[in-house]
Amino acid sequence: MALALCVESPSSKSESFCEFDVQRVTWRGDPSFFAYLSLMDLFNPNPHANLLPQDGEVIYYGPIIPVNRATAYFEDLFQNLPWKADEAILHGKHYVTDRKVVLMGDRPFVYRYSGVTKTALPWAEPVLELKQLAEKTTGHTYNSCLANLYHNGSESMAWHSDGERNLQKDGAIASVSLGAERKFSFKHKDTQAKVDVLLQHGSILVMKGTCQTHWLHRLPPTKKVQRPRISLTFRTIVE
Ligand SMILES: O=C(O)CCC(=O)C(=O)O
Repeated sequence: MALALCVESPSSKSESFCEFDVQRVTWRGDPSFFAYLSLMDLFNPNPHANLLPQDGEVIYYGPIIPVNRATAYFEDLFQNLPWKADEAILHGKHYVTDRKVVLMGDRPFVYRYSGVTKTALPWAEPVLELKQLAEKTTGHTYNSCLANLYHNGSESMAWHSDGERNLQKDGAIASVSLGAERKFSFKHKDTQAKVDVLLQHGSILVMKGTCQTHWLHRLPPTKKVQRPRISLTFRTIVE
């Protein structure tokens, strides 16, 4: 069955009039906001395909939070989360980053990465709302979140995989992106194959399966981005 609709792209706020196959339409996002169809859904026959060619799964759901709502979340989290500089101990040297982080969780989990130990704070209400959206979207549950604040494109995250011992093995990690669009890259540990994806304002991505075992990921620095970005990376910590 064919249907003609006028749709609004949440990222560009532009409108398009188009005809499409009703079987392929997916309504996403919270119905209490305004419902919309992303142009990607209309023209991509398989919008939730695995981006990785082998050894793990990465699914990008695109900007599923309406722009105004995503901007309100960004401003709230930017102002109100108790951001602290991240730290790392690498080859015995102590580094303090300009990038800021906050760890939150269901309990005061102790999470160790890059040689430093963090204790989870209680959930901030908007982060809990976004956890529920990430769970509904990705079909997985999460008990903690490492939030990252990059003030501009000079702040980045180097190649790594999230294979810490106190993370659930092969567990899903969902990230909600708010603010400036940034490139996110994957590199296969053996073949060196590379995959890039642009993380848009209000988007959700999930890494799962054996992704952390076989692939590294990074948020590369860029001179093109002057605006801040927040990522909420939802995980499952095991005690
Ligand atoms: O900010 C991002 O989207 C990436 C964060 C990341 O790689 C991580 O938390 O492991």
